[in-house]
Amino acid sequence: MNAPANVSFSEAPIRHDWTRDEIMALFAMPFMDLVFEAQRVHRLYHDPNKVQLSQLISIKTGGCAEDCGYCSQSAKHAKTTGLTATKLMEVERVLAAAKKAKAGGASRYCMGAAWTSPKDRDMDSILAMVEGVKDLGLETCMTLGMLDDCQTKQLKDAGLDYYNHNVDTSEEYYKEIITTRSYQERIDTLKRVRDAGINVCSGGIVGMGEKPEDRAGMLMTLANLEEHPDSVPINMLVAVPGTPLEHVEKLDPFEFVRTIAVARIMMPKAEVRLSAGRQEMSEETQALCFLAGASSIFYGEQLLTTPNPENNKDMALFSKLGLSPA
Ligand code: SAM
Ligand code: DTB
Ligand code: SF4
Repeated sequence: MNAPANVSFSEAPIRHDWTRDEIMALFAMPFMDLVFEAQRVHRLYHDPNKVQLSQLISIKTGGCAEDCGYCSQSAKHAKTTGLTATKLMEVERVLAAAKKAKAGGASRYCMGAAWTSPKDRDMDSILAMVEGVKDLGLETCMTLGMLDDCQTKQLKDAGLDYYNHNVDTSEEYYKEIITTRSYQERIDTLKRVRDAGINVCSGGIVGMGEKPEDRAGMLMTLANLEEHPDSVPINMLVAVPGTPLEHVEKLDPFEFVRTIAVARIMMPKAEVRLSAGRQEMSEETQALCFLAGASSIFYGEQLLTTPNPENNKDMALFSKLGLSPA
């Protein structure tokens, strides 16, 4: 195999000292060698025929004060996207939707809010959602923006299993996409979540017009954290009309598969999630993502504000591939 000279493939070491050159060398491997190696690493820690199903709900949509260039929910893009902002959803509605998600086969329920950070007045409802969803026998995940110490502890005490907070891209490209909060602030929230004993879910988006070096840089940030994130969502940009990234050039699907493969090799134990963008992806590309080590998907016909494949379509694909939900 044409493995880069400086990477040992005899095992799958858990490393936190990746250099960008090493990561670029992984990306540059012949596609077949890269995917084969990713699948080998995948099989050391994961059942290759099982895929975990996480379902999303937007518990508070739109009107967000941040200016993330990809996002339909920034108040800055509201005039052009036409998205109407909502208030925080009632707890009962969230629990009713979670029940449906569980009946449909999801094992984790991910609740997302279009906030810079939660307000203290929202915390009672948020904590009741965590407790209620947990009582249904689902794993819980929340993504609410930045957290302070007190909010993090409250979420932990309520039993929150995972907190999602993405680094989104490389440190260098981040400034081109978001100006209202810094890369370091994101890393600080991740540390707070980790220190509180909540599982970390952190990944990013590709296909935002970034360079290959930025895809490598994003994975370098994630893998060089003190501990690897437990879940790593890799999103293909959903180019939402009315957002600044609406017309960005599409990323070649093979580059997306390579990103999944390199994430798998760098973070062998993590759940690597084939995340947003499946609605526009062929079945064949998705199958290559599973071969490259994706161990999880977002399931259910809606992401946050954009569509996702219907359950029966996903189950038909699973059946063709002999995959089953974890
Ligand atoms: N407001 C919170 C925050 O940003 O931390 C939580 C919700 S936010 C929508 C969660 C993540 O969804 C973002 O960090 C980004 O990685 C992803 N995301 C948002 N819009 C996307 C899009 N159009 N395409 C792909 N991923 C997207
Ligand atoms: C993540 O990495 N992707 C999810 C979840 N974490 C919150 C969100 C994807 C959003 C896609 C665009 C939308 O539906 O608004
Ligand atoms: Fe707000 Fe999150 Fe969207 Fe950024 S990604 S604009 S923080 S909802």
